[in-house]
Amino acid sequence: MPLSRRLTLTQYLIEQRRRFPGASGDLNALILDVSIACKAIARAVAFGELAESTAGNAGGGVNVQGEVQKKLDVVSNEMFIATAEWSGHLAGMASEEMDQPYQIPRPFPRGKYLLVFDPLDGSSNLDVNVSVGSIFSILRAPDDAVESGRDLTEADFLQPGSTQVAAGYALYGPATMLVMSVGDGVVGFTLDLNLGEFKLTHPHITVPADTQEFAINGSNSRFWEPPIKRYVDECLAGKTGPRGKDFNTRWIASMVAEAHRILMRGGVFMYPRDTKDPARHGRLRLLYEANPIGFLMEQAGGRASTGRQPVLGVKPSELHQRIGLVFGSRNEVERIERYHREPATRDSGNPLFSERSLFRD
Ligand code: AFP
Repeated sequence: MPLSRRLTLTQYLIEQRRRFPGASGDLNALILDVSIACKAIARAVAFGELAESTAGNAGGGVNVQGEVQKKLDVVSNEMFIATAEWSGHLAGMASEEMDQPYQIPRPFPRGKYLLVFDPLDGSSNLDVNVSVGSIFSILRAPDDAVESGRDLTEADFLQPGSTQVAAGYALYGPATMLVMSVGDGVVGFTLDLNLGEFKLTHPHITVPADTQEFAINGSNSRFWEPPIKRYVDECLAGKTGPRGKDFNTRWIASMVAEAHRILMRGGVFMYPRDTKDPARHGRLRLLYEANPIGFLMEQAGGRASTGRQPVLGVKPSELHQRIGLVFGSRNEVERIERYHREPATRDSGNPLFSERSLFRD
């Protein structure tokens, strides 16, 4: 289709809103604010070492997770805040880079939505010029907070992912893309650099139910729980193993890029709960990583799970909670869930215990 005939993000959102004649337009306006933040971040990322204000490695401090922040992590967080705080659509925000919820400053009106985000996911890949992204989740603020305009507490954000109104990500790769869902399937937009507009390029994104590709950080294999070891072992056994087919592996260490690959061509991503650090129930953050990506996967016909239950059903217990996450092609994720339910025994034919197992105990 000629580029000029493609819908812009604004046009797409107007079309969506026509389905709900009573809608205020606040959600559309909020998504457009997010898209502007993402365009600004795309620009900052694209300058790399040439950007004087963000060049260099560290310099951002340490975030609430105890992780080293890049300057671009901090700058991206500020870009989200600056574009979203003034419009009157938000009751508050929370992000990976902020310990506590962000209160909308008093001169600005407060609205009915919550914006939760990871401003720059995969930022340890910046030094090597590999794709990174921003992830966002939009929730409704509790009624009493909207009515009173009170400051928000952490508890206001602790809503299961199934209550998300919209979610998405921007991917800063060879092309900048915005992929999102307002609960009516998943759509993808590509940034038209001539116009500075996101144009609809992927109107119906779906995840194939089957795949021969999986992504996991294999260096953690000694910490994996038996169901994950079994799954990976069976995949690696290839044509001559129980799966009867060969699998490819992938690992970018940038979840947005992995989620995008899976939305484009299927696959499975795993960052499961493991025994590496008993105090942590996984690596990825529930509210601004697992939930929005999980929402997209489910909306695209894929599946997202902790291994034990659908991730969107988890009631969060803290703002920066970590969780085990498996998502992607539905039949593979369901298989992994089944392995979590089945006891692994030495006589079950489980290749985990076989002589030729690559990930032997
Ligand atoms: P950073 O934003 O600190 O680079 O973390 C990225 C991430 O949260 C996610 O995008 C990756 O899938 C995962 O961490 C990579 O973790 P490993 O470094 O353990 O592979």
